[in-house]
Amino acid sequence: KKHNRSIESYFESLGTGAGEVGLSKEDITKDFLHKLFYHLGRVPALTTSNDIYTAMALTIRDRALRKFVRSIEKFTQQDARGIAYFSAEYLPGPHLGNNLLNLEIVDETKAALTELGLDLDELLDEEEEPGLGNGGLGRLASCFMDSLATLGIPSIAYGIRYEFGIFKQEIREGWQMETTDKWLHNGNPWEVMRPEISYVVKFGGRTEHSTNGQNRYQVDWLPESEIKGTAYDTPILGYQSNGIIMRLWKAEAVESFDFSVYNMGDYYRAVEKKLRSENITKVLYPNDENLSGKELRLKQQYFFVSCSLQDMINLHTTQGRELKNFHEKFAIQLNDTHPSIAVAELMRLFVDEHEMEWDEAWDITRNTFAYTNHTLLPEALEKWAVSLLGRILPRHLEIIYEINSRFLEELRDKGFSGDQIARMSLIDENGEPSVRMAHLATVGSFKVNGVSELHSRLLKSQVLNDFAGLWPQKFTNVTNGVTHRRFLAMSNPGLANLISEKIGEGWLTDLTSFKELEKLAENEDFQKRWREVKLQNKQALTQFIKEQTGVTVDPEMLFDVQVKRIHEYKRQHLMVLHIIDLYLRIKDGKTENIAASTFIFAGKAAPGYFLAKLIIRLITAVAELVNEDEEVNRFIKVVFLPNFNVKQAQRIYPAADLSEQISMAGKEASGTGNMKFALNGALTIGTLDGANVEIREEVGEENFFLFGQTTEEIQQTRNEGYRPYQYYEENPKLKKVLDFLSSEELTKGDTELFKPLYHNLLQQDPYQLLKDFDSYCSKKEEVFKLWNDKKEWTKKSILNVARMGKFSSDRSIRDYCEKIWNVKPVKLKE
Ligand code: T68
Repeated sequence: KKHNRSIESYFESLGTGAGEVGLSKEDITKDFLHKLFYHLGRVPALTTSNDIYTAMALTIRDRALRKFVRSIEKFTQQDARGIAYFSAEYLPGPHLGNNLLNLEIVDETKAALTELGLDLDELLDEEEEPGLGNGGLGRLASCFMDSLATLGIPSIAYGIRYEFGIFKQEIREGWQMETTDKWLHNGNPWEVMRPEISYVVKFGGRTEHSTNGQNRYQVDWLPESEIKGTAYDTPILGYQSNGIIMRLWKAEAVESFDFSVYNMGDYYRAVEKKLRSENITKVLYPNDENLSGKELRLKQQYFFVSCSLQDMINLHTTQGRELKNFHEKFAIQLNDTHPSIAVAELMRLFVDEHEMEWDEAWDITRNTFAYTNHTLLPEALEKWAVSLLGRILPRHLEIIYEINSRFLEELRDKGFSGDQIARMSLIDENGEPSVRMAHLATVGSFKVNGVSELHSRLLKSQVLNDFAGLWPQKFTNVTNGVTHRRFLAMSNPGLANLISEKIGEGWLTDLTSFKELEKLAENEDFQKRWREVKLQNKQALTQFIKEQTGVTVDPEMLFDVQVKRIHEYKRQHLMVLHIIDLYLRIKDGKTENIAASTFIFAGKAAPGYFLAKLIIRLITAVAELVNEDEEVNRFIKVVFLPNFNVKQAQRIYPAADLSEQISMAGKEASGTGNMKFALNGALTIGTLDGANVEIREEVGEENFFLFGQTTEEIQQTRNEGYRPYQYYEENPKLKKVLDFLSSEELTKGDTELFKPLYHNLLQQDPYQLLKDFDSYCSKKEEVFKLWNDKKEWTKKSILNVARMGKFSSDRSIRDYCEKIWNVKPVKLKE
């Protein structure tokens, strides 16, 4: 099937001319009832809360689609360069509330529902979010979509429509248990299936090299199997005017496999094949940093990249453009190396399928891609065994070898040493030969960026050092940001309204205007209202904690929060060690200087990551011990909230007093939770890692609780031969805390339970918790002291918010436009 749909017919099929969809209360009511009766076919008596949610979602989706279609029309008229964001993960969070905010119809919708005896908050609660990502990287992609749409940048977000997203986390007997995330079980009102937008993707088999009639060297790929990718579009709205789409691909069997001549008479084998094809987009891999070479994961990556590139080429050529201008019309941003096979795929499409010469194809390819790195952890750098890659993608392996041989030749010409050449090669020859995807992405891109100042600096001095020497201009930094519309305006209406009352609503599109709040930082009345809002948010979270865990907490206590994926490098267990110290102090009757605190944790551990799961078990053990002890629970409580996701995060950030950002310096590329907390008025206790460095710079060092070693000091400690055991021996307090890990008291008799953690800390302590322990504890003393000075605390809280301007993803996207994509944001008001 040929795909020569023109962009005009594309609009028609979306029904631009189908009449206006109004935004008044009456319009919303009318459409809502229409959807309920005619789309869902419900009679009032049998209507479920999910029907009501779905009918409203469909009503709002129509309005979102309309915005999107309008934006496409304008973008096309402008003939601007478009951005394709390639990401294997997205975490958009619930759509309904955000779309209402962006369409500015929260009040109208609320009123419409109230008249019908319904409640908007209950509807919002009903929504199941798409958990199509692991953590920060996926959420960043979604924040960027929000800002791209708001800033009016022609763009499209490509990815995978996983049938099962990130697993659901339950806590049973203190342990994490995983269950499948059936997010589509009630249908998905936000997406539009596009059966007419589909592409065939090949896998396996072999290649055939020949010289054709015109003496052109031609390579044919004779695949073992083919799979079809179909587009599912979800409109993503920006604030007030624009919309873009997130286009996710679902895998299906190609028709020819269902009842093909090959399978004639073998119906069941044909059906089996179909089922196997659909496996590709079944499930998201739940490993966030420790990547292992799973065949299906490689297939997922190639599948979505191939569909997306074919789609882009199709869009480009059906508009009558030539492929040689491809890079002028598109920039493709690679969200980490997960989509980096795209470099080889674009070369294959150009050279093998569109008969372009290698040099020209390479030139265009290198001017199309830009690569964002999100990690320096060696175990997280993607590598694919040559044997596996050659089996699944035989033609791509040839292309990678060709790119590599030309690249190494260039290095030899420039006089690089043998050692250096081996280090920079796309192929790692140490042990089993494998392809280094970060090298492929770097060689195949015109820009490479890290995600915070520190991370970008370390990227250049560590992981990609040789490349930074070769192409210094290629490397740049774009510090991450978060959408303050979702993470403040929508999820913290109390604070948002208080702020708007003082400085107006301009901040929704310009977060730097928060600077005006500085002058109110010491205003008593303003402070009082600031505290009232925080207290209300804490009351709401208290209620939620009760529902979810059965634990009663006191909203007057200091809410000290660490929520993020569970990882040794993030050091959740450092926070636990301090809690144990507090427990022992309270048991000793030394309660002076302790500010009553509730310690809140949430986050998922990769299912195969034993120590991370044990850290969760440790948190729940400490929680049980502390919460049930009458002597202790007046001073402290500990909570582990199961199943952290975007929806839950939106409840937590507004209620936090203290934000824990305590990773070992040099390990957290940026962090984005750190920004969301500070934006909601939490103070930060943190190390000089990732974006913490820049947050501290912005808010002022006096408004940030800094502790721990710097990157350089960590390196020095290691060079000097770090012996964690020495700290255990020499620090009686630390010894007591660590020994408590195998106490009867904590383990209820199962004293072996936490031994793996204990031994890990005493023998290796790869993230130097013991070294940073004292520094962390003494900073906590300062926190407690300041907490008792309400005015000072509130002042710092206000100043933190006032100085968050830099950390809006609007700023990040403007940086990408300027430093990388060379496009200009245009605000497209209707
Ligand atoms: C995170 N990375 C960084 N990875 O850890 C964090 N990885 O510092 C940063 O703020 C954030 O990216 C955004 O830049 C991730 O979240 C993953 O989720 C991931 C998923 C699959 C494979 C590897």
